[in-house]
Formats: sequence, structure tokens, C-alpha cells
Amino acid sequence: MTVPKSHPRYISLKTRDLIVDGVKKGITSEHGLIAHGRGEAFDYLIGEKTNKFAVEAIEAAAALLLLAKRPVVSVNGNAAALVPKELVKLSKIIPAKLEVNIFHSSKMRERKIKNHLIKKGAKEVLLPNTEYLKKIDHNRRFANKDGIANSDVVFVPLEDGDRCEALRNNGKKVITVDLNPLSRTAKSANVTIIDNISRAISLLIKKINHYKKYNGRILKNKIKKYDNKKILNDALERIKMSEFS
Ligand code: PTJ
Repeated sequence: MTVPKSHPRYISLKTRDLIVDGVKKGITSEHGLIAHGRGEAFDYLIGEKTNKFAVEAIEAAAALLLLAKRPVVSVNGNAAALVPKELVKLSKIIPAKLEVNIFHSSKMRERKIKNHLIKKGAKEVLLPNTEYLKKIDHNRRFANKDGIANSDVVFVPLEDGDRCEALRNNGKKVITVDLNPLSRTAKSANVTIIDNISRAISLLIKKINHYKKYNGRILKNKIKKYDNKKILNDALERIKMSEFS
């Protein structure tokens, strides 16, 4: 669709095009369209901008990813359609493994997401294989032994609640990006970035580059001071403040 730049909802409409293209290419699941719509609704309510609570979470996420021993960036169909280049860049600067790990199981879609990430510059992209996460009893439990299965910190944007809880129950530290502060994922992650992935990921990359000069003690201190419950509450307060203007 051709949208003039002057259109007040230009960014939102172009972002929709990315998700629709993702479905057409077989990268994004049809359910991804619904998830995107839910995200848009929450984005409205937080003012369609990166708020202070998101910046604080991005700082904690940057520290956690830099301190991790075996970090993994998990990619699903929505994230791959919206920010593929940025996910590749993020995995390179940490550095972290990239693993395709999707909720609506499909071997074909996994391969398509992998190829899409390679086209965008990724050298290696893992797919779930023989290993599996405990305490989740369906076909969404598979993970790669060199990736999520043996990771200590997982960056997993737009994740389903069950799988986020399963990652926590398997001893992983979880960083998510989720526009809905009331979702189970938002509540069960260690660090919840309540922002649109399209805005948050570049800021996370910048912050990681900036934090690389800090030693472990400073980074640990940033994590110690971080309180995810407070961040969720701040986001809810922001939503309550939404009013007609
Ligand atoms: O590719 P798959 O099979 O792994 O499927 C991916 C989706 C996202 C469809 C799947 O994980 C799913 O169904 O997720 P949920 O349970 O609908 O949760 C997605 C969450 O992401 C919701 O809380 C949305 O509000 C939020 N969300 C949607 N779009 C964005 C977003 N958060 C940040 N940025 C967005 N652009």
C-alpha cells in the first residue's frame, strides 16, 4: 500500500505492511496479525513512544546481556518480519547466538525465518532440535542444545506466557519486549521492556554499545537496582493517565 509520509499514522501503517508481508512470505504466522493488533492497542495507550519505564528496562537488559555467559536472541515470526536486521545486529554486538524459536510450530516457517535472517546478514542461525525445555508439555518445548537449551539469558520478544514461564522454570533469565504490561510474559520475565519492538531494539543496541566500557561490578549494580514489578506498575500508571486531548 502506498502511504504518504504526511499521513498521521504513517509509521503504524508501514509497520502493518511489514507484518502482512511477513505472512505473505511465510515468515509470520496468521496469528501474528492478531498479536500485532493487540500490540497496537497497547501502544496507543502508552502514547506510541518509548517511556521512562522502557528506558530503565532497556538499561537492565543491556547489563544482563553483557554479563551473560551463554546469551541467546530468540526470534519468532513477528520479530523476524518487523526488525530482522536489528536482531542480527543485536546478536553480533553482544555477542549472542540467534535461534529461531516459534510458538505456532512449523518446520517450514522455521527454515524461512532462518533464511530471512541469513539474507539480513546473520552468519549462523540455530533451529530447535533434539533438546527440550522441562515443565512444558507440548510440541513448543523444543530448543537447540547450543542455543536456548543451554543458555543462561534469553532475549525473547513477543513471547507466549507459557513458554516464558517454562524458560524461567528451566533456570533461564528472560528479557522480553511486550507492549502489554498485564500479559503473563510481562509478569514472569526478569526484565520486561514495555515498548514497541520496532522502537526498543535500536535503543537496546545503542545501550549495549555504551555499556561495553563498564566493568562487571557496575553492570551487576545496575541489575541489582532494577525492579521489574515497579516497571510494570509504572506502565499501568501511564495507561491510566491516557485521556482525551
Ligand atoms: O511466530 P510465532 O509462532 O512464534 O508466533 C508469534 C506470536 C507473537 C503470534 C505468538 O508468540 C503469540 O501468540 O504471542 P501472544 O501470546 O499473542 O503475545 C504477543 C504479545 O506481544 C502481546 O502481549 C502483544 O501485546 C505484544 N506485541 C505485539 N506486537 C508487539 C508487541 N510487543 C512489542 N512490540 C510489538 N510490535
